[in-house]
Amino acid sequence: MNSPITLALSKGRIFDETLPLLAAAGIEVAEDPEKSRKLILATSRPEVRVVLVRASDVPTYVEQGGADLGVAGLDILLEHGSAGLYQPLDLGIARCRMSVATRADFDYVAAVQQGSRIRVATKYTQIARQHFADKGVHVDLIKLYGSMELAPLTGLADAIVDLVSTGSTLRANHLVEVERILDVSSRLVVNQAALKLKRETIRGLIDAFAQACTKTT
Ligand code: PRT
Ligand code: MG
Repeated sequence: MNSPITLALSKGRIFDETLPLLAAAGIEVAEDPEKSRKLILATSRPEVRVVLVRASDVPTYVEQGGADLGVAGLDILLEHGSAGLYQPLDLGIARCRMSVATRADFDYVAAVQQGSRIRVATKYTQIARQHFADKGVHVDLIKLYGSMELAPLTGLADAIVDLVSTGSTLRANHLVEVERILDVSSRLVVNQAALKLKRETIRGLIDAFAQACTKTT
């Protein structure tokens, strides 16, 4: 019997977009997380199980060995720091971009050129700090945990840094994307010790995922 393997996924787009990659590795997940309250899901391969965790908890689970592998967005990995994780593959799933957005009546370019201090609300303070430091722009960062779009509308901030995919959330709130910071997709992350101890099983999974994502992307 192969070594048991635990894969950490978050519910929603990452789970949904990882399913076809698992299928390519011959793994069917036994239950639909939207219909069940279970946090540990069995699969069609007895040695492989899936644990459902919050997207921002995936790096912690994998780093600390609560899971052997996981799938996490580049946004999450940059915010969390990923020095302790082996990252063999960009899966090309859950694609979006990290951008700066403002109200249409805020002149971001002029504010940057004039060297004004810009108030920026975001959940992604590490990425935002790095981005504005690289540009030499002075910012006051305001940490939020949700609904960043509200901040410029209420006068809490001049700008936000958030993920954008279709742009419809920004449009619905009369915000405009003024700068693209980075392209985001999800990565496979692997626990360093598990890679050594369960090398064959994990290598098999990495290879199957790699083949599947070159077919679909
Ligand atoms: O939702 P929860 O607070 O539990 O956690 P989470 O938001 O971290 O998880 P989830 O499942 O929403 O996102 C998981 C990963 O998907 C993120 O870490 C990203 O790498 C990736 N991803 C891809 C996105 C989006 N696209 C995306 N559009 N994550 C979030 N969004 C949000 C965005 O924050 C904004 O509120 O969707 C809204 C914008 O979408 P559009 O289509 O209107 O532009
Ligand atoms: Mg979300």
